Amino acid sequence: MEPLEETTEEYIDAEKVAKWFSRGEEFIKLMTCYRCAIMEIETKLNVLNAEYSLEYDRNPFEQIESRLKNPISIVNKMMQRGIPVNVYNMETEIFDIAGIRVVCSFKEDIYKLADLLVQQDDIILVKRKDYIRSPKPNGYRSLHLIVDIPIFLSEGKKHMKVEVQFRTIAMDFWASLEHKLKYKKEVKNAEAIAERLKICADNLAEMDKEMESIRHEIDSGI
Ligand code: 0O2
Repeated sequence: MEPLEETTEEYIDAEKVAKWFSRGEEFIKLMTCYRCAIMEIETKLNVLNAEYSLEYDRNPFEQIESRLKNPISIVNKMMQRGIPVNVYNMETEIFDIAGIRVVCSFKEDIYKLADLLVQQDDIILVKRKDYIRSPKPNGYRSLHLIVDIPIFLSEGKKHMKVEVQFRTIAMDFWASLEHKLKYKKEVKNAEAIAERLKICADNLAEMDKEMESIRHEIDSGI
């Protein structure tokens, strides 16, 4: 089966989805559970933000974005990995269907927030990928966590997986431009652009370091 054409459509109707998944209603129910899991994590992060800002007089994150993975991207990911497309495999094999991106000003806030989140006793850390300490060869930096969180439905508790990406503002700025290069089909001079982006990523990492050091100096009153 050929990969499906990616789309930016936010909403894809149940009938279309039912073509790929034998049970369209189960797919929609599962997506609703992912939406609930996103709400749970967002609440936890907002609580941490409120508490931290009260104590230290600054916000550990500037922005939170969340998204449910587009059904076409889910199907394509499963096909690329040779996983039969059905709702059970989708839930047990694909862990970034619910995604949250937390954008912080400083790198140390990323680690602080991530630790505070995974320390909570209803959260299980499933996977941690630190692309900040070990950036990707293209220069990509972010901390990725896959966490398991319970949601409470009328029929009982259900454990859901959510991917939480933590980045600085500079890393986020870089990743959104690089994303365009990755997903745009025909880009002239793609190789040269990739090299320039790598240089920008390294420069931005230096800038993040310097900004953090300046903040420390300001805070310590030197
Ligand atoms: P989208 O559109 O964001 O959903 P894994 O299953 O963990 O072995 P996977 O899924 O590639 O492998 O995980 P990884 O490496 O943690 O990357 C997951 C997401 O991180 C990607 O999701 C991107 O959002 C982001 N990401 C990873 N590498 C890069 C990169 O080099 N550049 C940019 N701009 N973003 C990156 P998706 O599914 O690719 O896309």
